[in-house]
Amino acid sequence: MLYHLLYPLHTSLSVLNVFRYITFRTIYASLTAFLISFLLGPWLIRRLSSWQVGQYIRDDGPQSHLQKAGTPTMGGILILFAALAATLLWGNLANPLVWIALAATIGFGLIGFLDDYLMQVRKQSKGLTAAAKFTMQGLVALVIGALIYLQADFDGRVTVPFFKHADLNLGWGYVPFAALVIVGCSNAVNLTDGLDGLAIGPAIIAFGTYMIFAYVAGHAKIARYLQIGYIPGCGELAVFCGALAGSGMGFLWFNAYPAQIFMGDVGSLPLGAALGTVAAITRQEILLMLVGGLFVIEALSVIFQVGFFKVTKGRRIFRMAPLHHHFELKGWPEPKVIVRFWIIAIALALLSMSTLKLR
Ligand code: 57M
Repeated sequence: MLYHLLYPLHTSLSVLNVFRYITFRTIYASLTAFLISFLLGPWLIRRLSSWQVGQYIRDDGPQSHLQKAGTPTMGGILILFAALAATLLWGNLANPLVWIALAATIGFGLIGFLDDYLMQVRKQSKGLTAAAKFTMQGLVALVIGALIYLQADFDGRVTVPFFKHADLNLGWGYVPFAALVIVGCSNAVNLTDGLDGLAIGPAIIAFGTYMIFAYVAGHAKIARYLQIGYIPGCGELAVFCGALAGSGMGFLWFNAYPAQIFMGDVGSLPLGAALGTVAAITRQEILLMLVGGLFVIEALSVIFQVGFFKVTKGRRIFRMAPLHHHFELKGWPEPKVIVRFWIIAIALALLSMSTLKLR
């Protein structure tokens, strides 16, 4: 909004020229989102506590979690509100790619909200059924995939990391592929969200990484220099990624161990979906396996654990899945698991950035 209001005035006030630059608007979108979530956090925590939107803790998990009972949840509302406000304030709203990313975030946010609402407010112990949640996610993701595919410059091509000339052209198959990426990422972030700061830390790192990829892919000269696909308009997604990273930082302030608030599905589902959507728009879908590698590891630990459990009729690979529970049950204190998982996420993000050069 500020871009539309202030940039046109640069002819009379040259300092306003700065609003043209994506880098400038990305930095201020991050800071704005951070401040909004940081300032509104205490108010939301008080509100959620007074509405008794407190977490129920399963008694079959690590015993250390029982003391977390009653911690307010649905803090994702804060992440979404701050990120959306900052994107609307600093983004170029004439850019359709920004609206696609916002639509994915809001769509998955509504699904998460419904699930949390049924569970926390209506006190229905299970919230949405898995089938209902999955169907809604699939439908929204297919619409997002189709919107990306229908963009004028898009031809269904997917970049293969580390290989310069090995793009895959999926044609219309791109739509279900993108939907799979978005739904998969959304659920992987949800599975990771089981320790204080464990999901939001790597999410901030991943949005920071895609912020760079979006900027590079949207800059004709830099994209040509690095020999990655130039995607007109995609640089504007750096503002969106910056806003999500900033609002995530504000949320982490309160979600850091020992957490004063959890994000709930209203946070984890849209964060993952936003990440999947940005990966799709920047055509770095396969790279998401590396950028969001920690989420992939957590999701795989569940797939292997459940598969092994079924095949062997009751035997387990890990003490408990997702993987963070395994280390907790091995006796690692919670902050140690969290920080070590963050370290892995940072290393994977660095590795993913090396693909800009190693091709
Ligand atoms: C949600 N939710 C947390 C909080 C958060 C298939 C199966 C592996 C699914 C999995 C599952 O249900 N995962 C999705 C995980 C829960 O957090 C809430 O949920 C929101 C995210 N959706 O925002 O509102 C608990 O996590 C802890 N937490 C924190 N800090 C945070 O910042 O400590 C969350 C955020 C909170 C709190 O304790 O209550 C969760 O873990 O439930 N299921 C599981 O993860 C279960 N695993 C399991 O059953 N494993 C089996 C195999 C065969 C599938 C096994 O290995 O034997 C475990 N979950 C729990 N207890 N809580 C099992 C035991």
